[in-house]
Amino acid sequence: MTRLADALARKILVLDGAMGTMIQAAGLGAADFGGERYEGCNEHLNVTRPDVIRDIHAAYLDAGADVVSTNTFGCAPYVLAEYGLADRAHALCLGAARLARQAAGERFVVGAMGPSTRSITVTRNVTLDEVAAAYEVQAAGLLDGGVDALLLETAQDTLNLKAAALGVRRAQSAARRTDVPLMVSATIEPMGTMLAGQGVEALYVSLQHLGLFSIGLNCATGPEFMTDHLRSLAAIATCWTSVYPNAGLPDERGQYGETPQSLALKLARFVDEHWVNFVGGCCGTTPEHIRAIARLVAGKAPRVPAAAEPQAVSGIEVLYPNDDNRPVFVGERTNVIGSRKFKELVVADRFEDAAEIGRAQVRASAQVLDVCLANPDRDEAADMDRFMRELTRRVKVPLMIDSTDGAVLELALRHCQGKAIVNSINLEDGEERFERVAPLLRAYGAAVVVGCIDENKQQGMAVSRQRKLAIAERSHELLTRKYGIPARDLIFDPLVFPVGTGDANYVGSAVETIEGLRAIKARFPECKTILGISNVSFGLPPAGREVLNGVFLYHCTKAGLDYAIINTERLERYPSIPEEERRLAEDLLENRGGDPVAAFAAHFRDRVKTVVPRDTLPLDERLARYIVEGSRDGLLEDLDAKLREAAPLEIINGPLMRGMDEVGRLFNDNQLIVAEVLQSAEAMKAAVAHLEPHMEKADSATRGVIVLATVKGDVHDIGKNLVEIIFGNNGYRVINLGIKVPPEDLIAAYRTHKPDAFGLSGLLVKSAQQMVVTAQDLKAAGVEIPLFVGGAALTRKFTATRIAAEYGGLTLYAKDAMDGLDLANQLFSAVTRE
Ligand code: B1M
Repeated sequence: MTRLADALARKILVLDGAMGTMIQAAGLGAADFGGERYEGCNEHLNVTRPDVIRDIHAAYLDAGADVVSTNTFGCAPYVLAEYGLADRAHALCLGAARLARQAAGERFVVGAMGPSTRSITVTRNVTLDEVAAAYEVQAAGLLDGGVDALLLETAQDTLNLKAAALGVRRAQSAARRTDVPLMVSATIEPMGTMLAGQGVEALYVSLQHLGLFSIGLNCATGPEFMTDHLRSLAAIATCWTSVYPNAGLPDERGQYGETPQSLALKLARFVDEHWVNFVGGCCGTTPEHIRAIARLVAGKAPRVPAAAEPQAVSGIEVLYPNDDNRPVFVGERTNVIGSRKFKELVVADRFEDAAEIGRAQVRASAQVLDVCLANPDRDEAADMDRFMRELTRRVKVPLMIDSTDGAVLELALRHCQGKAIVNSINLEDGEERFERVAPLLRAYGAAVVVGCIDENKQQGMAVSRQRKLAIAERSHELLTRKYGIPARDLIFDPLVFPVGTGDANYVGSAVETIEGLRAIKARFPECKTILGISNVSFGLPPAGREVLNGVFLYHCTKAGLDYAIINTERLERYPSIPEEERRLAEDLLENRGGDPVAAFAAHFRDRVKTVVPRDTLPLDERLARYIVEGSRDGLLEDLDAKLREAAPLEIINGPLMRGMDEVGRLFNDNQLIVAEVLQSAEAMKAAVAHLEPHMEKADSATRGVIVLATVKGDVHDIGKNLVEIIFGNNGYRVINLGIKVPPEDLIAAYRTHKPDAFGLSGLLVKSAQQMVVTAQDLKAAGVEIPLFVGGAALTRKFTATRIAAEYGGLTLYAKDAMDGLDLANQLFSAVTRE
């Protein structure tokens, strides 16, 4: 363990405070900076007025800082170039590190490197190589000056961080100082993400490959707005965490509002909840702030890092594939081999339109996009470069880079802020591809698809379950032990073969794939699996393909499939497949009967879809069926018919909700996929929108103002929107904050709208937990208005024992929207408020 790690295991370490504002306060003139030309270049003071910088370090150390950071925030050569000092970057870093070292004695020095003035993703005015080179120079100077750790701080763009880390690693190798830890501190803007779009979880996952020493937050807002982000980081990070906020948000005159005492008071929660290992101050903080922080943390127990790395991938957003959300759908249309339309757009150089295909797939619920530009008639690398430039502006989901060419893979990875997936490597040519791709995974951070193929010339692609498992075992051993790839980043592809082409080699292969998958999952529970589903039906009539794909997917999902490469728009809903067709598909997959291929093909060659005509069903059943099938064809006419015999709310709570419950049941049983549930949700929304004008509206004065929100991490909004309508029709003014609402947005809404109550909605089990956290944050912000909570995963008991226990005001569980309204009416009498 390094000396620094040893200290962190024992106590919370105090970082120093602001450098820039302290320099400002020193009242320096042009001469101090070395002449007018350099005025404002704080880093130049390291050589022109080292005494000033040393005094600032000394003041912080005297106040109780355990760690001081070097005066090198703006030492990237292209930043120093503004003063004509580009070639002095190394010297200024070296001087700064020596100064801090002299001042710190036995205490610690971190070499600070700011974000620079350029961003690869946001302003696009710098390249990855330029950033890497700039940080290599800075890190080299800081290492030569003897720092204990290197810190990339105030980060706003994860791609800059990845590039900077490449430079830092080069400098460390050159100086033979790979033992010096790397720390990262990001800046989350008031909108809840870094400037380039990632939130803290995506950031952490995107940097997992760096084996960071610490990760944390600084600058931007004051401490309050950091609460939720810091809590999330503290929960997932296996490394140490840090926080050093500004002394509040600067006002219009640039003044910071937090006094030493008020800042320490706000940081107290972070310390008491064990979210931090380093605490300090950023802009506007002074030695007095640090003195108060040192007093605050004295004797307090440090945070214990998380036990296990999260298993996740990321784009701008993070994705945790797990048992609740598998299989994750990988869109296959941004692939020149899989989509003719995409290929044609690329050939026509219409890259913006080609990238729109990616966006459309995400709208159609793809959670990852497979990207393949391998057209033998074109320059794959150039196409990949142009396409990635457009795609990364348009989608937030993780990307799967599909190429056999290592150079193309690297080029694509250089566009990814997030942790992408490389598709794929295998042992077809022995370890050659492992050797080529593993360094890319380590340099840029990515998970990898490992195909069950080896160098065996006769039977390279594994067909039997035994060979699939044997190749997976060999690949796992090599990749984790020899090539240093963590097991959590391996995604095994047991391979899918067409069962309907008559090729004798693949007869019965679907069952082998399903069983091979099951065996790999059992052997390597820490790894994931993936299949290209549509391959199974290659060569069959189109209508039959959709059915076979649907049935095969269902069985693979039951066997534990994690990722499915598929066109979600071309998939037959499993529950809607007639019994007879399911049987034909299963016969073919399992190779049952005399000639299952012929029977299947004959049925679908001239198939007329047999659907029970809706109008033969009773009206209520028809209404429920629209929801189950996600269809709107005839829905509005039938709703009008039903309106003649029932009130709108009875229709919603009756047949429509029965349909939704059935959707939930089928979904739970893997018979429906997310894309299909989404269509059901759209049908439900259309029905509610149609019924809304027919609902009775109470002609009352405003009873109160309610702020409604679906909690952070949850996208379900049908119930919440229904609550909005019902409350709105009954005398309440409703402010609907939407979905995935973090606690700080609720607190901000409380201050802006001064509501009488909050209504929180959440349907996932984790949302119930999120409500507890939200209640804690509301309480910490001094909010005490009544809090209504509702949603499928909640119970009255959980509300009373877990949520109410954490909240400062009245907490009420609403079973449904009408129950919520009754409770609200009991609380608020009809007084005019406006
Ligand atoms: Co999801 N989903 N879903 N889903 N989904 C459930 C909730 C689930 C139970 C399905 C299942 O497995 N059987 C399950 C949760 C399991 C769990 O957590 N243990 C689940 C899952 C797993 C998921 C995903 C993880 C799936 C995946 O990605 N593979 C994913 C999660 C995404 C996320 O949130 N991060 C996901 C996604 C989706 C869709 C996007 C596809 C879609 C939502 C679309 C949308 O809302 N715009 C969807 C749907 C539709 C459902 C089901 C089928 C239906 C939900 C619904 O709309 N119910 C649902 C299963 C089910 O509940 N049967 C399911 C109707 C609605 C009117 O009821 O919201 O409960 P409800 O609201 C009621 C009351 O609760 C109350 O009044 C409302 C009206 O009477 N109420 C309040 C609610 N909030 C209130 C606030 C108040 C007062 C009353 O304040 C005053």
